[in-house]
Amino acid sequence: MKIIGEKINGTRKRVAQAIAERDAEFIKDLAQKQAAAGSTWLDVNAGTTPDREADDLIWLIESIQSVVETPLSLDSANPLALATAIKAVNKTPMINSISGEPDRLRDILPLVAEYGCPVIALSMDEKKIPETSQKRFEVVSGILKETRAHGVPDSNIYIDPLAMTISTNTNSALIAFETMRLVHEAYPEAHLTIGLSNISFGLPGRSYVNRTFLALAIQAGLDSAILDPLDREIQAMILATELVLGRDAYCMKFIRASRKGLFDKPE
Ligand code: THG
Repeated sequence: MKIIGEKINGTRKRVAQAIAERDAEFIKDLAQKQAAAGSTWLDVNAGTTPDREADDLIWLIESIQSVVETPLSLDSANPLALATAIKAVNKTPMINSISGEPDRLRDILPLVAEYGCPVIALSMDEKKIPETSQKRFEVVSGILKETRAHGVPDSNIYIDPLAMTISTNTNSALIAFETMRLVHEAYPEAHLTIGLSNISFGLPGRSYVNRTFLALAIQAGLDSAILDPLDREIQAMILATELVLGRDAYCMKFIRASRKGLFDKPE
């Protein structure tokens, strides 16, 4: 399970403040902690208005890269900001994200192809997020037709089936799982990812909903997720799920995590 660390996101109050005040120490600390917790990528989302976004992303990228070597996930819907940010990274970044929107595909896919980036593709188009898994699958098929036409291998695509909160649609998680199964079957080389916290928005006991959803999603084929890597309970649960699903040979990862104290109660 690959983790995309979510914490450097300008829609979070404390991060927005750090960006506004150019408080690099705060960002560096988040980068170091998430890297040490085993993130494969660190998501970087400036969360600012389009006129500020490119500058803020560059500042964030430079702050992060001054302390860690973990590749970044550039989280923006803005092709211009992405094109600028991509020039500032030391390592091939993940692009978060494209969708079925023709304008976004036209502007972002050439960058993805040129730099050989892994890319997250949201299962939505310019109109909306489809209600049914079948329609989401059709949107995904349309996107993969385009990525293939640009020479991007399926193995660089991370499909995000978009888990909307269960508080407004009881079937939301089921739709996401079914979308994952359809995608996994038709495009076995493509990966699956998810923004974990969406599923529980507006509900009490969110961490229980998130964890349960994650375990079931892993069984449906999820192999990466955007989440808080500093959450030890989630890290333990991911290892336990992989163990239970027979994906941890000789229980090595699980036992190693235990020896490192992952299952001990923090003081
Ligand atoms: N899919 C893709 N990219 C995404 C999302 C997605 N990027 C943004 C978002 N969704 C995932 N990132 C975050 C980052 C931080 C938080 C949630 C999602 C977060 N939320 C706190 C919470 O949920 O309670 C509240 C904010 C806070 O802590 O201040 O931290 O779905 N491709």
